[in-house]
Amino acid sequence: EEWPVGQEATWKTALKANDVDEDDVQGVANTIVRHVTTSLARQAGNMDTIAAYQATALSVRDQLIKRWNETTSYHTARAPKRIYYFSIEWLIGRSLDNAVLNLGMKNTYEDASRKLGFNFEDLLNEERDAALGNGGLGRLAACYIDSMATLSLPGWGYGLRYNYGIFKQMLSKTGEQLEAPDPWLDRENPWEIARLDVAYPIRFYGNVEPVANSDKAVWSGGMECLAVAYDTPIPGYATKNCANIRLWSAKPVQGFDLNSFNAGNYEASVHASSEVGNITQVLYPNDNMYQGKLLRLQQQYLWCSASLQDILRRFTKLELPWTQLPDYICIQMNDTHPTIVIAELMRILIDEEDISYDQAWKITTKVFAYTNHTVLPEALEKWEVSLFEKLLPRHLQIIYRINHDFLQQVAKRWPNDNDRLARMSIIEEGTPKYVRMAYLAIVGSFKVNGVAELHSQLLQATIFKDFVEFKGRDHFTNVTNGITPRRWLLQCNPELSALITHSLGSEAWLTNAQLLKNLIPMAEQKEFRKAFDIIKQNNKRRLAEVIEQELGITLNPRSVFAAQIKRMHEYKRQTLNIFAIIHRYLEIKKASPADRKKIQPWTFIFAGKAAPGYYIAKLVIRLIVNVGKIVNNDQDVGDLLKVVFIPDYSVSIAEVLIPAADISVQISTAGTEASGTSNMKLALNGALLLGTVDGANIEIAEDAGEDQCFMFGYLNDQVQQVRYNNSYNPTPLEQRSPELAAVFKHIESGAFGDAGIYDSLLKTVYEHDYYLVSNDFGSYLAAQKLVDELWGGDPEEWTRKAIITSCSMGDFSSDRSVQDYADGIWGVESERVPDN
Ligand code: F58
Repeated sequence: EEWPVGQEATWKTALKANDVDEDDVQGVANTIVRHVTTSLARQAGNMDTIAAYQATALSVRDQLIKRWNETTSYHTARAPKRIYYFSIEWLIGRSLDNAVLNLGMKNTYEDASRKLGFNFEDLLNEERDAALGNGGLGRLAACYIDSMATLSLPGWGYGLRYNYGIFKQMLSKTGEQLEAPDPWLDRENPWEIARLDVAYPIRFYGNVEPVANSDKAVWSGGMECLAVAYDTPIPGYATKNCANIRLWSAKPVQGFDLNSFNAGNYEASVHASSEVGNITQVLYPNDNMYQGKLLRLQQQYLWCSASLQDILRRFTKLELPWTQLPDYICIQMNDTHPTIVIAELMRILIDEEDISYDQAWKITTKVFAYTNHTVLPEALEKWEVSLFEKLLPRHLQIIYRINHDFLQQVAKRWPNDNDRLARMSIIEEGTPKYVRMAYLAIVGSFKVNGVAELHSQLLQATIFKDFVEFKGRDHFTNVTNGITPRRWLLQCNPELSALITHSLGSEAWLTNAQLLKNLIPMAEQKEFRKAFDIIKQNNKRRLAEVIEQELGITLNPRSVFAAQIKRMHEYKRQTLNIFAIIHRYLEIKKASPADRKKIQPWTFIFAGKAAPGYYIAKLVIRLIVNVGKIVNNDQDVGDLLKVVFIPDYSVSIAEVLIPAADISVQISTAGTEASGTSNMKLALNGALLLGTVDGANIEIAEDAGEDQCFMFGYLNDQVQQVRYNNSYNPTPLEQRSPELAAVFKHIESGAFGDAGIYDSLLKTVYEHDYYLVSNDFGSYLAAQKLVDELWGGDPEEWTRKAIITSCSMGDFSSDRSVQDYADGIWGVESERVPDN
């Protein structure tokens, strides 16, 4: 390295002075106190836990920045191909515990904070979640960046810095979901680094003038603003490498509006446009539902344009021809939300870099890959052409040209097949017209993947069938989702992690999760089962304490803890679960005191948010809460059944909940859940799978062995037929499922609140029953019965199955997923910063 100014010796001594060894407790304490007195400007004597948390976080941040800098200079010097992961959501959760664990400094920080008079646990609980995501898709991005860092891949994430994350969920007295804003940045965010000098201009609206005799055009006027970068360093585990999530914040172009300045209109020249300020205000709270709002398209474009400008600036420093762009960068699109980036790269290459349309298209289609996360039609993004034209006129022109060339090729292969042209067109004709983003993503990418085997097959056989015929099989692939074992075992379940490390004799499983399977034989050893069981029991007690404290509900830690924790959605069928609970309740009520003694005790735990506009999903919450109120206070029931709805589900609540579950409830209608990822987290922590043959459940059951799981329900290839019958040859509910009919009668009697409040929910099942709740009800009860028998009959066997399940989850580490992407799609390799 070179020292541009001053004396090298002085620089080096100064840099050394700030170094702290990983196990230097006093050194770490020094940095914490320095942050208290300088960064926070507080007196050492006047410090509460919040300040202690903040100072500790800043001290950890120093460590991260050091590694971040080393990683950046190393990668700049090596100039490898880089991967950029574009995700409109990053559901990170808390960072402190994760960071000290990944840095290998947890003990040091625990000791240092104890010596300074604080309990490290308490500091951890001061942190607010970074909840910039809705559910699975946003959390997946967070797991993947952890794995990218851990695998030392040269990669960054790009996203948006929303001022408000996903709303805070509260429950009214009558069990209705209420939504409050989540101003997570109100307290300063110690995990981000503002890069006010990294800012790019972004244009909206305006006019397009063609340039004669060229493919070029000039886009001008309209509204301009700036996208400003904020970086969040993400440390890898057992590597010095540190990845980065760069989030953009929208800011008005300030100050020098010469026109208003000249006119003496000083106020207008400093006035910030409220339209610009709105762009990165808030995360859209929908999960698996598309909403075509102008502001959303503004978010998408600001994020994509800024990220691409940033990436291209880095590339142009290499002074290579544009044709080599695909050898140096790959952009992975997390769903279709960033698809506009395809048109943006075309625009920059053609309009600003003077490249011909054809040449630009050749380059562009080698850069992007697209991951699909759903086959649900209501979730597929399509933008009204008129709105698009208004906001991004030049991009619409480019998309029309892409579509024109594409359809010409289709017509050449299938002459006179107008149906096919209409089906495949990127522009959906009709009133109004739409831009189909998934089709643009497929045409502009070199690879498309689904997120579990069944899902990827379904994509190819259904919604993208025409495109498989046109592009060929090789254009499509599968990468089954994964979860990071650092957060979802090491961090959330320290006791089980210690047992695993002790039994394997090393921590290598944390970077090679396949090693877990070496523990499967331990399932046959009584001592190991006992140790495993005690840990589960401890985790259950820890959860029970939280629930007692927060909700005043007393749980029986000896009952089956069954967790269904995910967004509220009809296709995920929390309905099936709550209806089965009511059935169980009625059975308990019917039983004689003697028979009640034979019934196994269950605790059903629900957590999850409903989209604010999703009426039916909110009704389901209301039903769950009100069933809980009755059941939990019924003397006849006692300890045999408890129903808990934990409000405001979040990553940090998941970390307490998941290690405490005995049963993982994964009961989506076959063919609807693309993958699921809570199924993986729960299995890794030793919960047995009670699930349908859907998404990644299938692969989990394969790896754990079907003997370990309770699978039930109609299979994907039967669903269409049953659904058709439900709609067109309907039979009365009584016939489809007498048990469910009895449950509905009970609800309608007003047992859980005024008769009538749940009518519109029940109606979805009485009529159509699109998600097959009635059809799967009987087999769900039967599957629960098998759970009862095992729980009551053979607890040793239960633990054996739990151990086998947990130790079979190696394939579901996000390290495996990310390595699959790196090898099969991205073509990037590990670039590990030398250890010195
Ligand atoms: C989820 N999708 C899938 N979308 O439903 C789940 O099966 C899968 O495991 C997970 O992705 C990861 O692949 C999902 O979470 C969203 O939340 C979108 C947010 C933006 C608007 C559209 C839905």
